[in-house]
Amino acid sequence: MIKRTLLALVAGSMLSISAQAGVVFEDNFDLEAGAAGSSALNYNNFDQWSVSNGTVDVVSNGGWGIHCAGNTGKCVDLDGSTHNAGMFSSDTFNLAAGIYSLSFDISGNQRTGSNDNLQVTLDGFFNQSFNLAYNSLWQTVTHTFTVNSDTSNNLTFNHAGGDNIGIMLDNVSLHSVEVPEPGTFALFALGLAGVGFLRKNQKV
Ligand SMILES: [Ca+2]
Ligand SMILES: [Ca+2]
Ligand SMILES: [Ca+2]
Repeated sequence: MIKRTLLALVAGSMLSISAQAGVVFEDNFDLEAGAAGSSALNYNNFDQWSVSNGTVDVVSNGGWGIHCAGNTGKCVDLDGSTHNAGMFSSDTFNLAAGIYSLSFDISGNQRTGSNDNLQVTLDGFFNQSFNLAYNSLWQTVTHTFTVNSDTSNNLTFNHAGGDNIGIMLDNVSLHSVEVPEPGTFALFALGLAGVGFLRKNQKV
């Protein structure tokens, strides 16, 4: 009976640990702007984003000679077509205390002209500016951070200027990282101790 209880405890604590990981926010923009293959200038009907103080464009891979990340789907030109780059803001999401990983793909504007400037902010956890030449290749930016107490937040991509050709954005992702919380870890340690106890007391 004790053995069965302890084994259940070990299994239970392992389940708790694997349940820690998960998607908080994710978007590849591939389903925006209608049918596959269609682009939309000054688009503001995003499923998980709002655009303010200017505009952004949705570009389908190959449109205007622009290639999205992975050379497929759709992506976002953070400087729309009104000579006023918009503030691109994600919907609000909840962050429980824990460890998270943020990642997104950006490239230069892939057309011409001077460098572009972009400020990316996840208030209190990430605030970084990027200055990219037009021919900067797609790169994945990643950042891991710790949230100490439950909060809600959102991501903003704030492109500077407005000459209608801006830094391209794709594959935004925010995941919780698979780590045991202190309480779970204690349970897990207790489970391991239980295994040790069983081994020690098992008759050979
Ligand atoms: Ca995409
Ligand atoms: Ca544009
Ligand atoms: Ca520009």
